[in-house]
Amino acid sequence: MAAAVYKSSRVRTRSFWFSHPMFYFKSTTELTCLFVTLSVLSSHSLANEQDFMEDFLKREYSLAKPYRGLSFSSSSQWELMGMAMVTPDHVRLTPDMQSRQGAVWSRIPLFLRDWELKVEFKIHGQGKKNLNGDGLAIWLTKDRMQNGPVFGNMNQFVGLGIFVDTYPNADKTHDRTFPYISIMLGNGTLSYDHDRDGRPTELGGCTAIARNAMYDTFLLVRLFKNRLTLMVDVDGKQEWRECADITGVRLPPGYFLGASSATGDLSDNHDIISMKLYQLTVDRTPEEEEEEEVVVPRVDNMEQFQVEVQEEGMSGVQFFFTFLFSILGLGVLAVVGLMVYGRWKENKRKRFY
Ligand SMILES: [Ca+2]
Repeated sequence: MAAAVYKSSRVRTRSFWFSHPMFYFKSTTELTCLFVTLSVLSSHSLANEQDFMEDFLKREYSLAKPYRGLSFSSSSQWELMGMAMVTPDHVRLTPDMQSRQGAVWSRIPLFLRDWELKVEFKIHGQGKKNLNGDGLAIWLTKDRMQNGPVFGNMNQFVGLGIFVDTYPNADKTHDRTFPYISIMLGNGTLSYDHDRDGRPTELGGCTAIARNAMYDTFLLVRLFKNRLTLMVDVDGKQEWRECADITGVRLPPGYFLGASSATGDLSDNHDIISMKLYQLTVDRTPEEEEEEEVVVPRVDNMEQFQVEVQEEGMSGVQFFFTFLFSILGLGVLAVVGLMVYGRWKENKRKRFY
C-alpha cells in the first residue's frame, strides 16, 4: 500500500536520473552542490521517517519470562483465558488439539500515543502443511476477555487486530502463501470474514513462513505519528522485513493489549514467548500536539471508515401515527371552522332582522 507507493517512487526517481543523459554537469562544483542538496533532502526524509529519539521498555504493558505479572489474581498485570496456560518458557494459547480457544489479556489500558510492540511467538504442531490451524492474533482493543470466532476473540471488535493466519480458508483463490500475517482495524461494525481469510477488511499484510520454524519468530507493530507499520522477522536473518505500512491510522487511547488463538478441526500449538511494549519519544509540531483524539478507530481517506450520516427515515408505526394525528387535527380544525362559520352566519342573519 503506502509502502509500495513509497518504494516505487524511489525506484522511479533512480531510473529517471540514470535514463536521462541530458543531465550532464558542467563542472564538479555543480555536481557537488547537487550531491549535497540531495544528501540533505534524503537525510531529512529519513529523519521524518524515524524521528523518535529513544524508546523505553514499558514493563507494565509487557509480558516476558518468567511471566511474574501473569496470574488469575486481580492484582496481576496479565490474565489468562480459556485453555491458555503458562509454562516457564511460554504462554500456550492453545495446545495442538482440536476445538480449543485461549487468550492472554493485559489488565492495564494503554494510553501511549506512539509505541512499538515486539512479539515473539511460536506456532508448531504435528499437522502437515495446510492441515493445521487456525493461527493466532495480537490485539489492541477496547474490549478484553471476550470469546468469539476471530482467532478466539469477538467479531466486530473495536481496535487493532494482527492475524497470523496459518490456514487458507479461501483455498480457491491461491493468491497468497500461508501463513499470512495481516492487519485489520475494527470500528465495531466491520466484520472479520474467516471464509475469505479477512481479505475484505485487510489493511496490509504479507506471507511469513513462521510455522514449525527452526529459528525464533517475531513480529513488530509500530504506531508512530499515526503511521502503522508491521514488520516480521521469521526467516532467521535477525532483520526486520516490512510487511505492511498504513498512514493516517487513528486509534483512541485506553485500549487493551492481548493475544488469542483458536483451533478447529485442525490444530497447532500457539505460543507467545513475549510481548514487549516500548514507548517512542516523539517530537511533535504544535499542530500535531493539538490533534484531536478520535472516539472510534479510523483510517483517514479510507472509504470503509467514513461514517455516513444518514437522514433517519420514518418507520411504519411513526408514519401511521403521524398520518392519524394529521387527519384528527384536520377534522378538529374543520369542526371548529364550521362552528365559527355557523355562528358568524347566525349573527349576520340576526343583524338583518
Ligand atoms: Ca484462515
